[in-house]
Amino acid sequence: MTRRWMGALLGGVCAVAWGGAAQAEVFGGVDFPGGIGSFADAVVSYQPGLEGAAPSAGFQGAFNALGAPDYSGANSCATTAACDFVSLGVGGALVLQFTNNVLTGSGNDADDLWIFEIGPDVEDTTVDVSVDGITWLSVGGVTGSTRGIDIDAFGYGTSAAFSFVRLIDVAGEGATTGGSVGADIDAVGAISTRAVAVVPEPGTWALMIMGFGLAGASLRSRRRIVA
Ligand SMILES: [Ca+2]
Ligand SMILES: [Ca+2]
Ligand SMILES: [Ca+2]
Repeated sequence: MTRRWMGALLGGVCAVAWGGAAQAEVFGGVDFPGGIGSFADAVVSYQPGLEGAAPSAGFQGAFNALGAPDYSGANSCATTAACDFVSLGVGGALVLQFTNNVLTGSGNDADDLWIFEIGPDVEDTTVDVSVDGITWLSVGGVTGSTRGIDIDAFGYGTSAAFSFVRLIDVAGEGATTGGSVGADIDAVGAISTRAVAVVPEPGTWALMIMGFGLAGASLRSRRRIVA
């Protein structure tokens, strides 16, 4: 393994992990000290509402809740690709994961988690957080005009490290029919956050090992040529 190869591979992994030092940035009027990395990175699961109360197909793009908020107000939502948000449907559930950061408390009563729900009304949504995606802890919900959640109020301080957020639309509240029925989620961001190294997926490991093997083979063949 040459030092250059090793550096390139490790550099690639680190770039995936965070993309450089965190730079505070304001999104939708909310200050995110961790910048762009603060937002949810992956969809774990999406269950579009109870039977007969699911949103139309174009509103079912769960991936539209990832990354920084990007709702333009001009969505046709004829397809999920033409939409900037996902509708939960009546009683629907969305589980998102932070992969290059974790949600923490702030040590005070400032908001730690922000749910970017679009549309004129905030539709009631319960919010749970989890370290492992298995055991869920309630941190209340977003109701009325409240879109920020202070998780310190639930006993989770600066040492907390949640990787998962689950949003469940409160059935029996808001409209129960229509294309974008249920809460409409544009983005979910951790105001209080800490960057973490990304653990590569098994497939990525395989590619890295292949890369190491190729580098070794190239080094060996070059040695033979020199000899
Ligand atoms: Ca993130
Ligand atoms: Ca707080
Ligand atoms: Ca979005």
